[in-house]
Amino acid sequence: MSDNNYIMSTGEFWFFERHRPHAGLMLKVTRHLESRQSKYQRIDIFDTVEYGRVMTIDNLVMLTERDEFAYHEMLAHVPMLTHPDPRRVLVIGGGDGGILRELVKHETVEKAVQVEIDSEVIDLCKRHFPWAEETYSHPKVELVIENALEYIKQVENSFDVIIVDSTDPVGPAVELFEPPFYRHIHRALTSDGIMSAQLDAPFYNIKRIGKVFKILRGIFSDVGMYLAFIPGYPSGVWGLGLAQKSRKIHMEPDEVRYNTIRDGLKYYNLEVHRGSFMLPEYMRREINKTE
Ligand code: AG3
Repeated sequence: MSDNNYIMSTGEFWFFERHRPHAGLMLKVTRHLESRQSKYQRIDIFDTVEYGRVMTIDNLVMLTERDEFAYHEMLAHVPMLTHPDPRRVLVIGGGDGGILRELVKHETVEKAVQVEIDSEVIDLCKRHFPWAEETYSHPKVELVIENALEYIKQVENSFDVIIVDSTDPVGPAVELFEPPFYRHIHRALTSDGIMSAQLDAPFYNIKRIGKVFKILRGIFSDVGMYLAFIPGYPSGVWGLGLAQKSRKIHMEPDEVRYNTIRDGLKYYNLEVHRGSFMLPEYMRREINKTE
């Protein structure tokens, strides 16, 4: 790995992600499995003692085997169980297949399309994460290798749920946090349509997240932020956004459909769904700002 990584004087090999100029996360590495520079980014896969197998992109932790369930279950099941009948779903990014894995558990799903810019992420994940190969060969899954903005421009009124599983708002993902992209998403949704999107760490970036909500509020009819606890990500608490195309978000998840997917879930349940929208005051204030 590169400049961001750190070798202790004891000879141990540690991965280091800088979260802030003077704070970060360190993981002791047991094996560096692969490193690739794709056309878009640098992708690394390695094993760690505490968090199991890890994938980083440009030296930022994208997922760890130990905590990925929290992120993927919350980003997928909250919109899926809020929507009354999600049949056609779209994933933007998410090349590791974690979101798709959760989506195909829902019996209502007829088609799950994924638009990922970087096929190398998918190739690597298929070889290194146990769920990926099977998920990508699921009959309901359709994969499109393309820039998400270009793809979404051409789509109208065709997805019930759209999930934005991007990298951080640096590099290729910057445009996935800006108004034109959200307007295209709004148009691509069906009338009951819902978007969920990963938004960053509120503890460090609440002002920026507040700005995103201002944009979303101008485009969608109702928006909300909810939280998931993901220890491998900066600050350990992640902000996820929910936006509804044309009505109020109803906060009651579908219990009947939940019961069909509940076996095997490790984070999501109905109480967590409802409670995840309860925000600490310093977050709530910024998210609700109108001026
Ligand atoms: N998606 C969001 C990762 C954000 C983590 N940021 C960081 N470590 N600085 C990752 C893809 C998971 N399917």
